Amino acid sequence: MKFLAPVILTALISVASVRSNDCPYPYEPLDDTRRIFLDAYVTYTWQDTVDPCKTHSGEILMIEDCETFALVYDYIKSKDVTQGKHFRLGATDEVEEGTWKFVNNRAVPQGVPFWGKGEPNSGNTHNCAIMHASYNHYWYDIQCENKYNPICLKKY
Ligand SMILES: [Ca+2]
Repeated sequence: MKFLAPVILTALISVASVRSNDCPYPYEPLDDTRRIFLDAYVTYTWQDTVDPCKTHSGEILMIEDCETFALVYDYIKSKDVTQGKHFRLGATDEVEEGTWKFVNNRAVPQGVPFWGKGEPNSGNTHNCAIMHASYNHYWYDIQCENKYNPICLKKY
């Protein structure tokens, strides 16, 4: 049994060193306080999107002011791979039709410049929201079970 101890210890150290070298998610700076991670290759349903952001200590995209909207918009437009993608917002009116809330329970801004013209307008079958690539990334209400690319934000 004595001769096994160094072997086990070596194995444990090697597991620990592998874990300490885990690659971080490729968040990039958004402003002085926040970073952004935008997955242009994998799509998720509403329920899926909330969780992937949390797995790397981020939050699904919530835009509560014009400044954040402009920063995220510029970021999307700055990359060829992201310009044509729809991105999911962490907003829903599933609990009460017409009352849009972010996942942090705060109110979702309405009207211009956030939502597309006349949006949201599809009633109780469309209870989630995306930044719609075909409409200059203004917001549209969509069906929650549809799959879209996620954007996650994270504080420094
Ligand atoms: Ca709705």
